[in-house]
Amino acid sequence: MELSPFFKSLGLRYPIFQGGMAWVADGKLAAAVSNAGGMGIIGAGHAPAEIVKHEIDVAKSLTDRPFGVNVMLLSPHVKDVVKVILEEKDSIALITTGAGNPSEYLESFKDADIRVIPVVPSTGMARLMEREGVDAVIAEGMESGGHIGRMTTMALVPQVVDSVDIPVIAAGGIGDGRGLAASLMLGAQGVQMGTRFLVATESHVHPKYKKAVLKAKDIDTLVTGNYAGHPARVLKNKMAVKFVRDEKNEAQKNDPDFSGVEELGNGSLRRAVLTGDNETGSYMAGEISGLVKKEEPAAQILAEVTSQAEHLLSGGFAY
Ligand code: TUI
Repeated sequence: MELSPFFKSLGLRYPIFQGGMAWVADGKLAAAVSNAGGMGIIGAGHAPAEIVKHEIDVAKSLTDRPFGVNVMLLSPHVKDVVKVILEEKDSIALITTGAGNPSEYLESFKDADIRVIPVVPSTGMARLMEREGVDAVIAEGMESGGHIGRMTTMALVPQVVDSVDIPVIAAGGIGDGRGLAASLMLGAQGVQMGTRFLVATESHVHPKYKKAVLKAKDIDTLVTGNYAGHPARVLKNKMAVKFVRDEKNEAQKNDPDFSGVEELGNGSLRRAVLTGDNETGSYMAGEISGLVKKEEPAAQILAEVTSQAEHLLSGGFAY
């Protein structure tokens, strides 16, 4: 597939980023994606800076291809994570940001010659980021797993494309070549996929978590945090149902206090990834889970998605 100048300048073979999923996207997964010609991205999530540094070292040891790091802006460790990234500037091609506004860090990343590609949930945020000099934006719809905005991908992507002159990458609800082809039609230059890579062979998430994603149907996710704040899409399980019920009950009180429900959420993703705990763990995953039916190597995912999109874009019928 002919890539846009921006994707070519990143040295990629495929116009595909692997989402920087917290606790999931480690150095090994990122290196596998990068080695295969996509953009592998380490997810810093809530991890302390030493862990992020370790995963960067792992990626460096496994690939000579460009890779990135996702900075989760709600993390209490964000400043130290940024420091580690700046120290490792020669090895890191780009950073993506999530769950907030990265303005205060832009200058230092620019000075270090690291490209910055924030996730934006709206055209307003996309325009603000463009004015502040970011290199591209990821327009992510609420079909995504994890922390989400309010717009759908189908509506958000073309509006962001029309709002800015920098490259747009589509994310949220994209899991195969149809999603890639559709995103290009909407004006995006490429896509970011999370859930599809979560079940890649090289992903270390606990087998119970992977199995739950592979088994999930279209309607098997729900959104926690609609009342407590920081909405996040997860697979429906006991913990998620309890979270949603408790936060709704709390919201109906005169003086709601969400600290109890927030306590339920603390560490729940890490537990799910490491131990497969389905009782108190959060299986973050996107609405595309119902489409993701097999575990396969990252290289195969990239090749399959791109060749299906090429077939469709050249006038072929869906298969
Ligand atoms: O960041 C993500 N996905 C994530 S972060 C994460 S860790 C977490 N877990 C529970 C609660 C909160 C975080 C798990 N998944 N995706 C990128 C993303 N960013 N989606 C939406 C946004 C976003 C939302 C608002 C970006 C900017 C924004 O701006 C608001 C502002 O600060 O102006």
